[in-house]
Amino acid sequence: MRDTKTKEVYSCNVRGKLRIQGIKSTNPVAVGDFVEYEISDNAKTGVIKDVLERKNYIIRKSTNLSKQTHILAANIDQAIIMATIAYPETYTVFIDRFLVTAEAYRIPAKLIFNKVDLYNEKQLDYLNELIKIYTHAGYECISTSVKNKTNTDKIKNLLQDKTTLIAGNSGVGKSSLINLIDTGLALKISEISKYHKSGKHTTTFAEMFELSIGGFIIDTPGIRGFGLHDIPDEELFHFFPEIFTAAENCKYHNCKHVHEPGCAVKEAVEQGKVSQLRYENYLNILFNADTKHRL
Ligand SMILES: Nc1nc2c(ncn2[C@@H]2O[C@H](COP(=O)(O)OP(=O)(O)OP(=O)(O)O)[C@@H](O)[C@H]2O)c(=O)[nH]1
Ligand SMILES: [Mg+2]
Ligand SMILES: [Zn+2]
Repeated sequence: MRDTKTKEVYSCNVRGKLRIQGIKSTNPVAVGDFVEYEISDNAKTGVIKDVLERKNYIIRKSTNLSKQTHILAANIDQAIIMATIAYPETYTVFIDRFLVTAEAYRIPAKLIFNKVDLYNEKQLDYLNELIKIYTHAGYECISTSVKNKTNTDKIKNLLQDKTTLIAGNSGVGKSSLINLIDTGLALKISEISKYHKSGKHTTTFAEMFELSIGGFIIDTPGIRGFGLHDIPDEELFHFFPEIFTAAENCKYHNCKHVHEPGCAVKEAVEQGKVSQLRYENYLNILFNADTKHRL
């Protein structure tokens, strides 16, 4: 816990009573929360007495089995999903799940594509295609190579004076990016296994850092799933902004935009107004009830 006025940091316990109140959530206090606290007599540790009302929050499922949720972070200005075309490959359905979650919690989301230094021509083409698709869908995209420090200024501008959550698969370079933006932080990063081309979790819990350029960044462990379970099927398209826009012309009330004849969304896909990839991911999330909460 960090005192907003003195910037002093204290290790805190959570008052017992507060624990019970977080009925569905495994953590009553989340990263980014504003709290009321009391310092103990030795002035070293404190007790969190109350959590102030959250401007917003973003959750994920605690485990695949339980119905409990885990509040990943609260009071954030924007969420960045960091993705990589390869080493490891971020699946676009993962990106879209994240974006849907951010839309559902009304948190502005942006994309950063990392590791461009590693891509061959084909992968660079695919990167450009994705940037086109997501820009068209309304999301700001920045490509970077943390290794070569490309577009660092753009990223600094994006982060300055804001509270940003950064998420993405393990090994995409989230902690590396934060270290590049703020050399003083020296977060732990690790080599990706060459065998599996996928990372092991290096960051193990969400943690907030103050940036020297102003603002805060919340580094998170490689996340597998977000809390999409609160979204009824018939509302899922609300959280794909360009599909939602196309749906305004839909003549069907309660259209799910799947196989209804003359559905305006399907027409928009045919006309290229909604990208095939985003539409397929919409269907994928809609029908993949089993994996709806995972990935
Ligand atoms: N070639 C290349 N390697 C990079 C780049 N960015 C990060 N890496 C490497 O990717 C590996 C993983 O980076 P991390 O920053 O630990 O990844 P992370 O997203 O924080 O991973 P978790 O904490 O496990 O979620 C490290 O070996 C980095 O050096 C890049 O732009 N190019
Ligand atoms: Mg990390
Ligand atoms: Zn429709």
